[in-house]
Amino acid sequence: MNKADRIKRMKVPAPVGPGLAKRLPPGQILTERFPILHEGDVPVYDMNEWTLRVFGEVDQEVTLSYEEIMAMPQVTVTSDIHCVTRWSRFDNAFTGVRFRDFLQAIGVTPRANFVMLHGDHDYTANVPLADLERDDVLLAHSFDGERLTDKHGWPLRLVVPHLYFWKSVKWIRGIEFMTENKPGFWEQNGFHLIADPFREERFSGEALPIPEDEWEKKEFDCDVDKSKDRSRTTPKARHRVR
Ligand SMILES: Nc1nc2c(c(=O)[nH]1)N[C@H]1C(S)=C(S)[C@@H](COP(=O)(O)O)O[C@H]1N2
Ligand SMILES: [Mo]
Repeated sequence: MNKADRIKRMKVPAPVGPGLAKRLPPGQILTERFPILHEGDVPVYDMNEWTLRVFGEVDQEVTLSYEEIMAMPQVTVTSDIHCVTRWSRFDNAFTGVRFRDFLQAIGVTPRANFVMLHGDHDYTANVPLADLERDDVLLAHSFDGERLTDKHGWPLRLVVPHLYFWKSVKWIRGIEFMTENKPGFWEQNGFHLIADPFREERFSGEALPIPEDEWEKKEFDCDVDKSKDRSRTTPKARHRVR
């Protein structure tokens, strides 16, 4: 069974009150932990060799060094993030370069409408350009005032808080501007091309109501990652096994 099918088979969490529902998208569970999710190994870099390649519908193709990115204007933005595997985490302070400022430094052609983000190792995600022009979209290198951990995407990751978190490519190495939309890695495997959590755009095709507890079995990076928190967050009794 693939990931989309597994998510579709699981039980949906109980609806939350109207106050929280403004902030917590439908079918999500709030957690204080910061789960770690990715395909493949965590990359190891020689930062003298590290580059970010910007190509496609740009005025001029460029390959940027880490120093060049760190020399761009830096901002800290606090946002809520929502993973398609049903965890959400509020108030995440990421620091980095606002994507809009980055765009201005790069210059894209009038034909640039969609973006393919390329991350190690061979991970891709597609996002409409307009979604990356929002205030809270960052190319981030720090979280909570500290350098990102390797597992959370250091040296550079995208953060697109208003879309499901699989769009927030870790270990980003390439940004490709495109005229037409094209599916990335998860989008080719049953997940939604846009992925707005408040519209529950989890899957391509019809959106079924579901959660999954896959993230419960993953690693976590913060102190509250303890078994008592785990049982409080998702009572095992709620999980139906088929
Ligand atoms: N390069 C890369 N970026 C990635 C992924 C990946 O497998 N490779 N997984 C995505 C998914 S599915 C999620 S939910 C988030 C998880 O980010 P986190 O580990 O910091 O919570 O990273 C996204 N970015
Ligand atoms: Mo994910």
